[in-house]
Amino acid sequence: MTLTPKSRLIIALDVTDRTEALSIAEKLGGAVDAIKVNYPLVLVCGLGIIKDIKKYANVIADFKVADIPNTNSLICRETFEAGADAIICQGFVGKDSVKACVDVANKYGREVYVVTEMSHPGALDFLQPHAFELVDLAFRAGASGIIAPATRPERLVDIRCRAGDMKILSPGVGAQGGDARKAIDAGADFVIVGRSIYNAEDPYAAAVNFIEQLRR
Ligand code: NUP
Repeated sequence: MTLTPKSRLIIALDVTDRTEALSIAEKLGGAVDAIKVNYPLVLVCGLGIIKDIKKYANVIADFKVADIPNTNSLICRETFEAGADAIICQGFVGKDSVKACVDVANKYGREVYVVTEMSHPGALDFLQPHAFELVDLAFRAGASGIIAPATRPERLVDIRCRAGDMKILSPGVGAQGGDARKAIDAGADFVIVGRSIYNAEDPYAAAVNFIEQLRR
């Protein structure tokens, strides 16, 4: 699949209980553009959880792959074999490592998204000064898009200018303080929301509320 903006909402399913994960996926899968899985869920349930979630939505594997090219290729192959539609990798390891992910993704007809500036405060230590170089690297390696912070909409504006046609997925909405609408207005194509949805009393209502904000 190719990630296409409809609701513009991606849920980060960082729960660590299989039954809860599948229940949220079943309820929200039809409403969101993708479900993002990360280590907390996969370490508990195994890679097989991707196939189970795929019944309800596109799946992005947020494994922040950050190794030598050969190891990155092996990780991507197993992740795509498990059914993931896209994988997230780190760019700081260099172009050859990112390109290794893209090559495998192309074989499977899947996508790679590269982390540029992260959404947490610690991103200012090392990543922010190199964020534009990471955007350029993602483009040159042939990635479909990048990850950039909803917590800093002013940075999203600059990153959008630099990113050309690449898609921008933006985490940091809600629990980390970012605003969904502001992130889209600043240039993101999708927002990623985790705790503000899965910890809500009614996750479906919370997701619908975000989707309405994104539609305005
Ligand atoms: O820069 C990033 N920030 C971030 O929060 C890159 C990410 N991949 N994430 C992920 O997005 C994070 O690991 C989590 O899975 C999700 C945000 O969750 P929440 O803060 O909305 O609960």
